Amino acid sequence: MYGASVDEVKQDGAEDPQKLAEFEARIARGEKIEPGDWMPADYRKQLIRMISQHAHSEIVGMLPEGAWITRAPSLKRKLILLAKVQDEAGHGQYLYHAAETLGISREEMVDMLLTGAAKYSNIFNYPTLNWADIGTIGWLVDGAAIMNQTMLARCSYGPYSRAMVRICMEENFHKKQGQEQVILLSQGTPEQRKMMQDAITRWWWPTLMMFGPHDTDSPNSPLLVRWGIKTRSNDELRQDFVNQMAPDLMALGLTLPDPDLKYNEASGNWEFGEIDWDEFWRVVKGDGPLNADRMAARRKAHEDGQWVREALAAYAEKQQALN
Ligand code: BYC
Repeated sequence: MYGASVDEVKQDGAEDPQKLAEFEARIARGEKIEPGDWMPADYRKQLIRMISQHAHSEIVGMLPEGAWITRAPSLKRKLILLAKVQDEAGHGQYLYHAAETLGISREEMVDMLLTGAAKYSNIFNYPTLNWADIGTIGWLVDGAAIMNQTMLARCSYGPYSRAMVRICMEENFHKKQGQEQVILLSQGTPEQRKMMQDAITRWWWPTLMMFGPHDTDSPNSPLLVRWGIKTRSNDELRQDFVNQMAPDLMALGLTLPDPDLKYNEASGNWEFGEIDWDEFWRVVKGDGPLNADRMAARRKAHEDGQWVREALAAYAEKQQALN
């Protein structure tokens, strides 16, 4: 792990050194920073960036799975999927609220998503081509998210940390239902096994990309680590994920699309090949397989919801006039 030097922090924030020292001492003692507390401008800025992008990811993340609600193979699967997609909407709501405590409005955040100023997770720009993709998202994508979010549940900002505790509990249900489906399909008919393999082949690398660039190419990490927002690095979490998932998937007879994947007895780690970082940056910058469709869907949802926002504003105005 590594953090920014004091000089970097001063340059960035130009903060009152005494206040900064008190703030950092609180973090060192493991105290949570709460909305009304003094915090460096860059702490606020980083949290707004990260929490709002996390919220957008939850909302955009409803789209790939939502596409299969009408095509779920049974009533049971449909109910599970409906509940999962609704949970993701809820996660988006908690996270937008957590970001609002830092002084940004919901409108500003949504505007940043719709104008392309804010990012959201790379993973949701890939298509869900068959039913096995739904199990794969549950086990792999939610599994990766849990790994990252368990760390964030210990982060120094109270509202984010508390939102993460609840979100992780729900994500665990998502992961288990995904794992169950992957196990079933990988032990099913030849067609089901083929479908399952196809899904794992397509989702493996984009899932590894979810953890972000290598630590050495991660400009935000030094400040995030220094201020206890991230307590583990992108590469550390990615390695833990591969260590956990690779043996489990291979035990089901599934093949991972990485010829360099092998267990290293000495380190206890599963070594893996290099991620296609060109693909990662293309997708993150808006040129992935479905970026344009995802944004069009969010724009349409926003426009369709205009009358609801207007009705709520009119109601609030009327209530105020009555009081
Ligand atoms: N995708 O300095 P770095 C879910 C950007 S949703 C896109 O390492 P940081 C679910 C990064 O933003 C769970 N962009 O960044 C929902 C930065 O650009 P900006 C989503 C990425 O913040 C529905 C630049 O690359 N989880 O589970 O230190 C259905 C340099 O990166 C990505 C979260 O959002 C990426 N993968 O670390 C199913 C967790 N990675 O912003 C499931 C919260 C990097 O400077 N976020 N970038 O323009 C985080 O933990 C951190 O933001 C990251 C990146 C680890 C993702």
